[in-house]
Amino acid sequence: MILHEKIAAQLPEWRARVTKLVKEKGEVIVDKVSIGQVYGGMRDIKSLVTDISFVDPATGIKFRGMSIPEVLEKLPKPEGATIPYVGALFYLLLIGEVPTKAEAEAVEAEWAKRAKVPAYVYDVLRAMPKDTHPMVLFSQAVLALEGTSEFARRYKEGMKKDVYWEPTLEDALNLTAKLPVIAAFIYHLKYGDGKEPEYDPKADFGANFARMMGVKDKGYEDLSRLYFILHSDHESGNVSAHATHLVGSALSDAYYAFSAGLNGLAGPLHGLANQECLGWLISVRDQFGGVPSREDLYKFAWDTLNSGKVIPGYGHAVLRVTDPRFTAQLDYAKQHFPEDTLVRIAELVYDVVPQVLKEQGKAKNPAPNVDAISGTLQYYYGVREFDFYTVLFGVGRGLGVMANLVWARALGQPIERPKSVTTAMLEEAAAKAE
Ligand code: CMX
Repeated sequence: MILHEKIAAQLPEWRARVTKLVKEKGEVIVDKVSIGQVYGGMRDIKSLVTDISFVDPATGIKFRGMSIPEVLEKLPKPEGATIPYVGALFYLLLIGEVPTKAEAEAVEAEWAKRAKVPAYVYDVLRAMPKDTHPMVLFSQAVLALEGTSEFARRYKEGMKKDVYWEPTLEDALNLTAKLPVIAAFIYHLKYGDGKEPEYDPKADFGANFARMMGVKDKGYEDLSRLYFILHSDHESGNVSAHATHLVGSALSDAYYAFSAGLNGLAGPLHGLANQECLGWLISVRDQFGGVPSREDLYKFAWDTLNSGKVIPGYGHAVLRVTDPRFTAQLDYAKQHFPEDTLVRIAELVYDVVPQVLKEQGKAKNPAPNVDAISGTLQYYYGVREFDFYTVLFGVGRGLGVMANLVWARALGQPIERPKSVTTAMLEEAAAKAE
């Protein structure tokens, strides 16, 4: 299998590089840590390594050194599509090179072989109460698949540490292949007739998702590719990526690890923000009967802030500019449906809200993040069940965290065990510093 061969070929050099660095330069100090950081959610403390993606506060995410416009331009696309194969992105994340069309199609073919979801997973989901949140169903389905883990089976049999990555790659492919199928099933179970989706081996990951969702507009195939590519990875410190890595570091397999990551993604400060943002745009539309004037929107935004709420979709913990994932989605919307009312409102919000947040002077970044428009695009294509939006984020995020898990195993990354201190110890350190 192509991904296996490529990683195996790169591994000796990577292992030598990491071993040399840690053995010979392990004492070199990378960063100082302040009391504010220790008490402040470990913000900005450099303590994780990934070569798969990096978020530069001034330019945004790069996947293996490539910006989003470069990724969208250079990765191969299916015939007639405007957005690349999701399989091409997964190849890039895992191998660090732009694949040829044949290489991207080889990844898509691996997914097609592995997409069938066992019947018992559907039964588990059907047995849950009707009002169960789609993210609970998603996380549960992933966990229910744990019994199929190649890593767990091989580990039980006894396996050398230097081959841990091989069954992890198998798990990563088996799991990511099933994510769009599980997501589409959850959609039909929650909001439709509960039919089990069929993966078409002749179509790619994005097209399959669009078809399994039952969205008739062909444009949703490209939007699905775009959505999964943009949401795949955002370096390792965000909650979903870090939770997956942390749980995986105990040698819990891919299913345990990603189920944990999804539970983190379900939080309102993380993956849930996309639905809140769309809700805010809709409340603007309903209040003004369409696109408001700049003045009305300015006042509406201030009313939101004055009522003690945040403006969803704006601000970021790391970024200090407009999120390029926002720009890619806005460009897509302007290209395909520029006259849509919510798109026009989202555009106006982009014009007005950064100024409002600057005037308020609290948010370190007054610019939009990925969530400021992602729900608007789904809404346009008729996917209007807000609770489902985080599941879509989860399908994309699975690609990034699985690529990271494979490399964490390949490079023998250890169990995570940061040190905690007491408040008294920090007070003592503060007194000494004076
Ligand atoms: N509207 C109003 N106030 C905001 C704000 C916004 N969009 N963004 C930040 N602020 C406020 C914060 O609430 C904070 O106020 P307090 O000092 O009163 O607590 C202050 O500005 C400083 O915050 P910050 O350092 O700029 O931002 P954080 O790193 O603490 O938080 C984030 C980042 C994204 C949680 C925050 O900007 C926010 O709540 N945004 C709205 C929700 C959102 O869009 N979340 C999606 C994030 C993307 C993702 O991870 O999926």
